[in-house]
Amino acid sequence: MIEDVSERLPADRHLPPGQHLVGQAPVMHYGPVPRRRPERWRFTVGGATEDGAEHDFNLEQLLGLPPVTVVADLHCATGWSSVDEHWSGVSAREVVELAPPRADIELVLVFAEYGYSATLRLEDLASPRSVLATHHDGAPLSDERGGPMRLIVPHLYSWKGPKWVRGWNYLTGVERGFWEDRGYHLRGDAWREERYSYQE
Ligand SMILES: Nc1nc2c(c(=O)[nH]1)N[C@H]1C(S)=C(S)[C@@H](COP(=O)(O)O)O[C@H]1N2
Ligand SMILES: [Mo]
Repeated sequence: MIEDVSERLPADRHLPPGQHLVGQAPVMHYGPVPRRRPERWRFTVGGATEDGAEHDFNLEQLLGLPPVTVVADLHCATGWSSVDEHWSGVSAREVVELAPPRADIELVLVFAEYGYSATLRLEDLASPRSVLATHHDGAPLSDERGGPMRLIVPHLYSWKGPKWVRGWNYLTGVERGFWEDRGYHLRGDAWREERYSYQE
């Protein structure tokens, strides 16, 4: 059981509805932690891109983008939240701009190692605080926390932030990711408590 420390939440802070505070985010993911293979690591933006081509980046290319740090919370749909973690890396919006979608695109399937994926609205992926993080609280992301790179979209439930992220596809229709396909919400905004697909 993860300890509920909600009484420690400063009075001027709020959590999304139905969430309780934990001191430290537990490591949580489905399946094993992938082995790092830096030489094979690629980040691929495909699907309905503006030019119809797939755009491939290596880690150095992505890390050439302006560095950003976002102070954000994790909100797991099982009910725990951790607050004020520092996530540093590059802005997902910059990558959207480098490899833009067709003008009519609204949804994105973000994918990770081992078949994990999450459906996001393009607007959420490209929101100003959405970060492709390589560092957590000042240190390189550990393997279990998603190194070398994971996505953090602070206002969404944290299943929308794939660890070991490897790219995304711009969708022309609705494609449900790992949890969206298992009864969870397509949009998943924690502040609107969009947990389950029956709320869609
Ligand atoms: N690749 C991958 N990323 C994932 C998951 C997963 O199963 N696989 N689980 C998600 C869920 S449900 C949560 S709550 C967060 C947990 O992040 P943490 O382990 O850093 O606390 O990772 C998210 N990212
Ligand atoms: Mo979660």
